[in-house]
Amino acid sequence: MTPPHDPVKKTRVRIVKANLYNLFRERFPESLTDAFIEIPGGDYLSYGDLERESARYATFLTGLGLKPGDRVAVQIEKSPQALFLYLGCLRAGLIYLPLNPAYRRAEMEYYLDDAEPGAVICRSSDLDGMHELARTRALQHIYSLDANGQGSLTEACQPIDGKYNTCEVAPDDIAVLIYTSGTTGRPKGAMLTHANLYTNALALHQAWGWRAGDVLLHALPLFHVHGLFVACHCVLLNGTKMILLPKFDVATIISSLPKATVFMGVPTFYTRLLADPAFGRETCRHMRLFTSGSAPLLVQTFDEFRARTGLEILERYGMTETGMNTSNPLEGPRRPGTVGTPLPGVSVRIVDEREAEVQADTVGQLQVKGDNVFKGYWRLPEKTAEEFTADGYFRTGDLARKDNDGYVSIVGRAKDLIISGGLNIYPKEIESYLDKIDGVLESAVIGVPHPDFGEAVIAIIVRKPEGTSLTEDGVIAALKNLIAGFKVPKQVFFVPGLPRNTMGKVQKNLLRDRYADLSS
Ligand code: MCA
Ligand code: AMP
Repeated sequence: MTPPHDPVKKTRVRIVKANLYNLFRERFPESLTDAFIEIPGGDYLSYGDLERESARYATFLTGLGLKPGDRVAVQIEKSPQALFLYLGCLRAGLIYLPLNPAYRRAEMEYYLDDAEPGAVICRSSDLDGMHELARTRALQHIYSLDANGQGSLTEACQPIDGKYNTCEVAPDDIAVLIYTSGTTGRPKGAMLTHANLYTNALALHQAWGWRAGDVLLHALPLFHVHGLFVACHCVLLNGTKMILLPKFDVATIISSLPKATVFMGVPTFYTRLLADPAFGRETCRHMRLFTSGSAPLLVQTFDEFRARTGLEILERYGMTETGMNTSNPLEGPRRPGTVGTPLPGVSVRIVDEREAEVQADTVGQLQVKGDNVFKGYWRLPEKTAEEFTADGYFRTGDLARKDNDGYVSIVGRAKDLIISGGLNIYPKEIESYLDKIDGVLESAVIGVPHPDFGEAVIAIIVRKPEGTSLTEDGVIAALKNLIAGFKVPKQVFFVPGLPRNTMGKVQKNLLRDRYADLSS
């Protein structure tokens, strides 16, 4: 007779399922020859390819001696293999650490020192530089993987057979470490667990009504929450196909949309599409869903899009630390200027400075709680503790209000953050690089409205008396050597002094007002 309760068996079942990969695996199509990724040109990779290639990566990386919990830092271009590598790391219980290929040497040094990865996968063109960085670090394993799927990692994996027993993990084991900058200017690694990722994926899959036959047109980068989790996880849970584009390009989107049903973008994608007269109803004839996030979608963009296509963009709101928190509804009114209501399993509240919940339609700080909320910042327990309230809510640093129907509007940010084309830039980080340039006495970095990027980074600099020969071009050139291009100010202004309040703090609001009309 079976005992009424078998805790060992129960635990084992729970743990096996805890690996995010297993959740996807259960939902693969019956025939593994079905397409998973279509690549431009019409060729495709199947779910069987996914299973085999991810198994090879998992076998190879563990064969190097990497153990569950070790980090694998990945700085490569977008490709199907990049996605298989991510899934291979999940299967092996390794922590996947995606990094923007635009990061320069100084940025990479920081990530390598902070995360101490056991292996780095980079572009072939970066191999020498990476080996040089490894010389002074305990980093032994460096392999390459290029946009065309070739590289030393591919060569090393070729002889390996495509079978791997996906490793057992606990739900709160870390699956991914994603760095997000901070007001201090030092990026922090957000530890996202298998449970964080699968609860959020399931919530989105359900909320957005994924169905048989859905095809995602994927144009986002694979090194952020939006492109990697929100987009790919929905497809994997659906067991259907995505068209994986190497990057966002208006002409390719317009020619590919008729083959798709779902598209996800940052607001810049939509303003660029609308700027092309070829984009319209005919392009979107099979589309059932366009979503937007990562930055505020202007009401004007929502309205123009509806007028042009007859479809309403569904805006949602999230963060690296939390995944997605709120979404406008699939059925029911999508309210422009709002990010909708909390997703199932997510609690959202808006509080005043004393952390008391405010009334409807009152602006306050937005806090969230739920299984989607991350485990904490990598090796920063004190910083983690600071960001959580006593009752377990995470302080997002976003300013918001909720209406009587529960729709949330993000109205600003308490954190000093610029979002340019969906990419986050923390002024403090740029200021710290600017202040090291010869001739710079002090600097302030702000975001100003920009028609393409939503916000653009600009720098306001006070020169030292001996720094009068410093020019805008000189500052921009110096920064381009040090940091990723998207963080480099689009314009630089020289002023005799920065406005400060009585506490000596730079009054960025005054600077934002003064330079607001620049880029329009
Ligand atoms: C590229 N450049 C930029 C940006 N992107 N400058 C400012 N802001 C940007 N976002 C600069 C490059 O440095 C380069 O300058 C020049 O523009 C051309 O580069 P290229 O790569 O060709 O640009 P692009 O292809 O036009 O890229 C713009 C883009 C891209 C398509 C909007 O940035 C993009 O895909 N953004 C999406 C980001 C994203 O996925 N965010 C989600 C984060 P130079 O030649 O001078 O060097 S996840 C998130 O925020 C949360 C969780 C959420 O809610 O989703
Ligand atoms: P990240 O650090 O890349 O995770 O960016 C998260 C931040 O992006 C949030 O804290 C918000 O400030 C912003 N964000 C994301 N989605 C939206 C949205 N739909 N509207 C306004 N801001 C957003």
